[in-house]
Amino acid sequence: MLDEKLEPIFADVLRRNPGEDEFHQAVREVLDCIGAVIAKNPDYAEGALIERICEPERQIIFRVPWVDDKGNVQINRGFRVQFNSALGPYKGGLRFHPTVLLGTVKFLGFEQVFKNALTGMPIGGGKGGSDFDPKGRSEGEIMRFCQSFMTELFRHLGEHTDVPAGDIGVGQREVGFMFGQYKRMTNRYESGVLTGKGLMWGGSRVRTEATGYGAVYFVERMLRTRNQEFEGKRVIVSGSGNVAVYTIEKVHQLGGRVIACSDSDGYVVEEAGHGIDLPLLKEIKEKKRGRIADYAKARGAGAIYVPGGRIWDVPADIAMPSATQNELTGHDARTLIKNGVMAVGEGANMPCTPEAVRAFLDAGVLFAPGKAANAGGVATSALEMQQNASRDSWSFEATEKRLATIMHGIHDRCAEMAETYGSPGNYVLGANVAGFIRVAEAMRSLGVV
Ligand code: NDP
Ligand code: 2IT
Repeated sequence: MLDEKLEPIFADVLRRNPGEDEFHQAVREVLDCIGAVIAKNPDYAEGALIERICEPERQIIFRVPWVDDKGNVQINRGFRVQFNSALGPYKGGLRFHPTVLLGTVKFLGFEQVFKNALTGMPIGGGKGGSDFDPKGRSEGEIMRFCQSFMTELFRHLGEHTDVPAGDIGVGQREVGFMFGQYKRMTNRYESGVLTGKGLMWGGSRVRTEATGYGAVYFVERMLRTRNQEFEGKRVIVSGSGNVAVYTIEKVHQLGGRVIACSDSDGYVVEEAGHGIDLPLLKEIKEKKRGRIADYAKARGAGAIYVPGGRIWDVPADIAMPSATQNELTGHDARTLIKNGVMAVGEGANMPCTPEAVRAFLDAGVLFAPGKAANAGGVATSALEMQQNASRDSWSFEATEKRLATIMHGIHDRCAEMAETYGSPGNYVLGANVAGFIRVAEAMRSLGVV
C-alpha cells in the first residue's frame, strides 16, 4: 500500500510515462519503501521533491546510422537519460540490446540514482544505450556502430558532466571504440569521460571483476548475519556475461560450488567436481564470444545442457540472478523456496519480479536487491575516475580492498536503515531508504533546480 501522499505522485508517473512498465515497476518499489521516511520527516515531500526525483533531468534520443559489412545502411536508436545530478556527474552504463526502449533506459537510470547514492561516492545517476543487436556482428560493424553512436553522444558527455560505462552488450572493446571516437572528435585525451577502459589506456584494475565480486561480498556479509558462509554451498548464477563470470570466480574463491549458469538460449548444470569450469567458461565466453551450448559440448558427459529451460528449477542454497530484468518470476521464487534456497543476491538490475521479491521476503529468505548488491561495478568506476583525475593507477590488491570495504559499508547501511524503519533484515527497504535519504538531502540543499 502506497502512502497517501505518494499515491497521486505515482498516478502521475503512470499517466505521464505510458507503456513504460519497467520504469513504473522501479518507481513503485522506491515509493513503496519511502512512505515511512516521509511520515517521519515530511520535509522530504516538500517542494515537489519526490516528483522531481521521478522526472529525469534530461532525456536524449537520437538516430544512429551506420553501414553494415554488406554495404547496407542500418538505423538504430540511441538513448541517454541523465536522471539526477544532485550528487555528482551523471554516471551509469550503456546497454546495447535489441529490446532497449526509452522505458528500459529510464528504469535503469532511476535505479542508478539510488545505487550510486548508496556507494557514498560523488556520482549522480544516468543510463543509456541502443536497440542495436551486437550478436553476430563483425568487429568492423561493432566499431562503426560505436563510432556513429558517439558522434552524437559526445556533445552530452564530459568528466564533470556525464560519464558512461558498459552494461549488457557493452564491454571493454566497445568502450575502447567509443573512447577513441570521443578523443578524435574533441581532440582531448579526457580519460575520466568513460569508465571500464582497458588497463593500457586509463582503465582501473578490478573494474572488470567488480560487479560480480562486489555482489558476492555483499551476499557473504548478509550470510554472516545468520552465521552462514559460501563454503560448501550449492550456488546457481544466471547469465554468463561479465557479471555472471566474476560472480562465479569469487564464489569459487570463497569455497562455494557454482553448479549452473545460462544464457538466453538455455542453461548448463554440472554437479560433478568443482561445478562450472571457470577457465573454460572464460575461454568460450570472453575470448571466443561463444554460447553456453558450446561450453556444455566442450565439457562432454559431465555437463547437462537444457535448451530453453529455467535455471531456477535447479535446487540450490544460493541463487545469484545476473542476466537481465524480470528473469526470475514469482513461480521461479516459489520453486527455489521449495528447494530450500537460503539467500538470493541480485547481480543484475531488477532481475526478480515484485512477486518474486515478495515471496522471498515472506519466506524469510535473505534477499539482496540489485541496487545494493551490484553497486560494486559503478563504485569501482568511481575509483577509476579518481585514478584518472590524479593520473594515478592503483594495484589490484589495493583496489579490491577498497571495493570490499565499499560493499561492506553498503551492506551495513542497508541493514541499519531496515532496522531503523522497523523491518530488520529487509534489505529492499534498507537500500531504498538509505539511497533516497542521501539524494533527497542533496536535492534540498541545491534548491529548486
Ligand atoms: P553481458 O552482456 O556481459 O551479459 C549478459 C548476460 O545475460 C548474457 O549471458 C546474456 O545472454 C544474458 N541475457 C541478456 N539479456 C537477456 C534476456 N533478455 N534473456 C535472457 N538472458 C539474457 O552483461 P552484464 O553481465 O554486464 O550485465 C548483466 C546484468 O548486470 C544486467 O542486468 C546489467 O544491467 C547488470 N549490471 C551490470 C554491471 C556491469 O558492471 N557490467 C553493473 C551492475 C549491474 P545472451 O548472450 O544469450 O544474450
Ligand atoms: O548498472 C550498473 O551499475 C552498470 N552497468 C555500471 C555503471 C558504471 O558506470 O560503471
